[in-house]
Amino acid sequence: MGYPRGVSTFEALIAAQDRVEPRDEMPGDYRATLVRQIAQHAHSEIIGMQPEGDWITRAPSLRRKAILLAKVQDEAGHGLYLYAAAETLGVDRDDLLEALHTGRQKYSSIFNYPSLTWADVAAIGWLVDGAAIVNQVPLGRCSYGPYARAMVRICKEESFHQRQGFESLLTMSRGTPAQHAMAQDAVDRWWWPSLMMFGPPDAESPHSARSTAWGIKRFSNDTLRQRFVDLAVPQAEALGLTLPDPDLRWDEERGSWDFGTIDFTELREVVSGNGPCNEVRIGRRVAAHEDGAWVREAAAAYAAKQGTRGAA
Ligand code: FAQ
Repeated sequence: MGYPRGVSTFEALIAAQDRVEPRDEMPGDYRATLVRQIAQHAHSEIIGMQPEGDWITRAPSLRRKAILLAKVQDEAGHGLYLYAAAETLGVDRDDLLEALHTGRQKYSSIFNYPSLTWADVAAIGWLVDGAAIVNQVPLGRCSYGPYARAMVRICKEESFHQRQGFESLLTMSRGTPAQHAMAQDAVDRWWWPSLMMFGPPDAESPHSARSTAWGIKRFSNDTLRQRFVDLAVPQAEALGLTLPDPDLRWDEERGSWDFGTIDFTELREVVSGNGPCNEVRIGRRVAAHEDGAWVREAAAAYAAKQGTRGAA
């Protein structure tokens, strides 16, 4: 392929910022890192359907209900798309689901927080999808082809999700005093957990150095977190809402917003299973999986029948 002799194809692909594809040789650790990250991302999309899903029956109008149904369905699609990307690395979807259900693989901390009011749905769109996009747009250029391509599609849909969240929040913010207060309360509760989505600080991130060297991560956790804050502050102002951080200050020299100290103990607690909704989220996921057993059995029986016919 024109790569220098003595250098493995994998190293040459990474050095040239080319894409690694499923059939290319790759180090075992690179494969394992991608499986870990892609599976965690897929699980996040699937568990992430729950906080918003809780509001589908209670959406305040037919229009809002249709929008929310479509958004939650998109999240299901993203999850399935990402499981398919993980499968190109040689893992089995059943094993990934088993790892989610038994807690061996993680999902994003953010989905362990409750959605208490209708305004939470809007705050999730604005802040959670907003943070996800900032984190994931650079992953559209990550070195593993199937994941990069998945990210491009997913971010396009999430941009739409983010805008609908902003629009819904703006409507509430400009509504009655009670609606405005509800919007403000949701932003107050989702702001800090959204900043935690970007992961531990750079100095405490065990995977960053290697993932960056392999072209999986393009920017560090802290760099992306700062980018998100810089985007969110003027948007909050446009919404007529405040962010719950008295230390937010424009830093002329850095050309960025300074922000307060994040409580990373909370992130560690939530990730290790002690968040407000961890048990509920996993419990419902496992129950849904068990309830769906008959569908999987029927699909397998149908496939087997088709296979027999095909062979005859
Ligand atoms: N929650 O060394 P790092 C969405 C773990 S989708 C839980 O920095 P890395 C769509 C990390 O896994 C949101 N665990 O790790 C939506 C590692 O644990 P391990 C999901 C976290 O991988 C919107 C350990 O801490 N998006 O929102 C978290 O280099 C609305 C050390 O961390 C993605 O997954 C956390 N927040 O960087 C759906 C994007 N942060 O495996 C519904 C892809 C860190 O050693 C509604 N993922 N950990 O046991 C990534 O970009 C990266 O994996 C990071 C972490 C940046 C999350």
